[in-house]
Amino acid sequence: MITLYTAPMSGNGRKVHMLLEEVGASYQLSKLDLQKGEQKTPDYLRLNPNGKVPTLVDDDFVLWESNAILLYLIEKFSAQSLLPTGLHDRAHVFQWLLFEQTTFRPPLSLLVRQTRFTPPDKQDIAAIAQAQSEVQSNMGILQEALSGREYLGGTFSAADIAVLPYVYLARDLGTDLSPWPQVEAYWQRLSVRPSWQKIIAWKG
Ligand SMILES: N[C@@H](CCC(=O)N[C@@H](CS)C(=O)NCC(=O)O)C(=O)O
Repeated sequence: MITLYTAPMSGNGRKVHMLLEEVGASYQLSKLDLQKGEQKTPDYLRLNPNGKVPTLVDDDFVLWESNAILLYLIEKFSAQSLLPTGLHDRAHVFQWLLFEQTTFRPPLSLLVRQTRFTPPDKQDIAAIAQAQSEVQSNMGILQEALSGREYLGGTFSAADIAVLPYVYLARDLGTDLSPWPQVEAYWQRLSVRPSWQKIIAWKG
């Protein structure tokens, strides 16, 4: 049995949850309340010493780091369409998986921490401005990448599943996508997928 330890608002959790839906896996969810620190309990830290969600438990196999979990599930369920086999197409999917973790997600996470969980008088205005500027720049990168193609890897792939929760988060934080029409169209295209509709409705 596959168990996904996650939290409803977690972008990293959402991507794994979405992939489980895309591949038609049978799985159960174990919800953690991040505000209560349930990701730092000794029992959970035994599964994931990083104290974060998501963590996947597949019988006695334990895996953490969301994009590693995506790649594991693609192999386990032979979902080849989500990871192209051509050398260059596959390399591009890896590129976007790394871009998402190292560049796209961090300023959005900072904005969540600063604007939703920090009292106004303690907010770091300079850090917020820097993060907003990085979000704009990253949207420009996506806009360029999506010119002439519907999906980051050419066809729908793990790259889109990794990036989608953070396009959602950018919009949720108030980013107007209209300056980047390719990104707006990409959002419209991806967000109607039944897998996304199902997981975004999950509140635990
Ligand atoms: N690189 C990790 C990042 C995981 C991560 O930062 N998860 C967040 C939720 S999206 C979390 O658990 N935050 C709670 C905490 O850091 O205590 C991954 O991709 O799985």
